[in-house]
Amino acid sequence: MRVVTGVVGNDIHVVANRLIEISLKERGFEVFNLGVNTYLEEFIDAVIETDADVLLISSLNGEAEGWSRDLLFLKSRFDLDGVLFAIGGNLSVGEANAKEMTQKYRAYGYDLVFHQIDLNEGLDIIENTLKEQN
Ligand code: B12
Repeated sequence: MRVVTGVVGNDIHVVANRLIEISLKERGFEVFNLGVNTYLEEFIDAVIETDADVLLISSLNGEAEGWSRDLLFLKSRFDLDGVLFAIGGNLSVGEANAKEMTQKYRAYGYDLVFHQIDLNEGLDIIENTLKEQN
């Protein structure tokens, strides 16, 4: 399975991104890591170019919301059926309720939302979701 990952927007927090790449490789995924400071359009381009199964976006500075507004538009423009869209990290600036964040980001077009959720717990859920889909 192929995964495109990276940190969205003007976000330079790189540590989680490195850990995510290592963890995904350990789990047997082929990883295309676009790194920090990546824009939504670049993620979508990479998903198309690599024929990825999963797009896994991180946000650590909490500004992902602003960068996610075009996701539904981009999904409608390109054939991305079958791609699992996941986002995690700190999905708000300051404190926020995880349930509300999940609803908000699902409305932007993400299938799985992990606001301040442990990485391995999130990756287990992603793997189980992929198994159920196939
Ligand atoms: C180190 C650090 C920095 C360093 C970054 C160095 C670098 N190149 O990486 C420096 C000093 C440069 C920095 C800058 C800033 N930072 Co900073 N930083 C931190 C700090 C102390 C640690 C982050 C870290 O590396 N943690 C270790 C990694 C392993 O943990 P993690 O980031 O939490 O990631 C885990 C989870 O989030 C999760 N996860 C992440 N993505 C995903 C995705 C999925 C799908 C899943 C399931 C899980 C998951 O798994 C990861 C691994 O366990 C945190 C505070 C903290 N204690 O967490 C603040 C923090 C992230 N920073 C913050 C802020 C605000 C900033 C600045 C905007 C500050 C400023 N005013 O300039 C700038 C950012 C500028 C920018 N353009 O992004 C805030 C964000 C607040 C928010 N979201 O509300 C934090 C939380 C500090 C705070 N309490 O206010 N920062």
